[in-house]
Amino acid sequence: VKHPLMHEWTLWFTKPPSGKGDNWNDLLKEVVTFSSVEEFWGIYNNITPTSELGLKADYHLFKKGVRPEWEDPQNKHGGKWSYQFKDKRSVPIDDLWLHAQLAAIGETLEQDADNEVMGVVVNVRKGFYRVGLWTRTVGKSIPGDKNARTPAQGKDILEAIGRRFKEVLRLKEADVVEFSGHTDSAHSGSTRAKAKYTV
Ligand code: M7G
Repeated sequence: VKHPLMHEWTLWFTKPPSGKGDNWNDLLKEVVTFSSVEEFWGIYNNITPTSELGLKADYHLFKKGVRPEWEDPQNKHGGKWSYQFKDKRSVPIDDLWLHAQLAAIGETLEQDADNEVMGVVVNVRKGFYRVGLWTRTVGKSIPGDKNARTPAQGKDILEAIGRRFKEVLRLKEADVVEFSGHTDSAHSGSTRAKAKYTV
């Protein structure tokens, strides 16, 4: 018996670059799409844990049909909550990434009507692991949205998602999780854009 998920999800992998000529598109690979709890565990049990990946590798778990890129039509108005774990040797990154994935596929990060969560990401970098949660908007309604929101409602929805993500990552109250819009990230050429919200 299979326990269906609310959505279908696709796992993506960013390979660590091998040479100088590698660009983002050569390195990003679609791995597998699944739609049940059992399939998730089958995949989870057979792929390399984050703690064993090389530097500059990423896993991305996104709703089917959404590429884990700023340019995707469903991401281009959006942003992300993210947190960098700087003590790589002591942080239980495999557990944290598992919890982030279970929260995403189990739909516990947002209320049904929010329609914000696009996917979750883990980045392996030289001095840290970064775990991110990508949202469809930055709190503003997008032209064509069915249920228009005021900016204050949009901010409340995003902050509730951020606080839930903070719990999933087992962070302390004093730790700060930051939100930034993808357009800021794209323009600054990296993820170090100025934070729009914090929780
Ligand atoms: P990162 O992996 O978000 O953070 O971006 P990092 O700076 O800690 O490694 C690293 C680089 O990957 C960016 O500067 C871009 O060159 C490329 N990159 C990352 N993302 C998420 C995208 C994307 O969505 N689209 C494109 N075109 N490039 C990206």
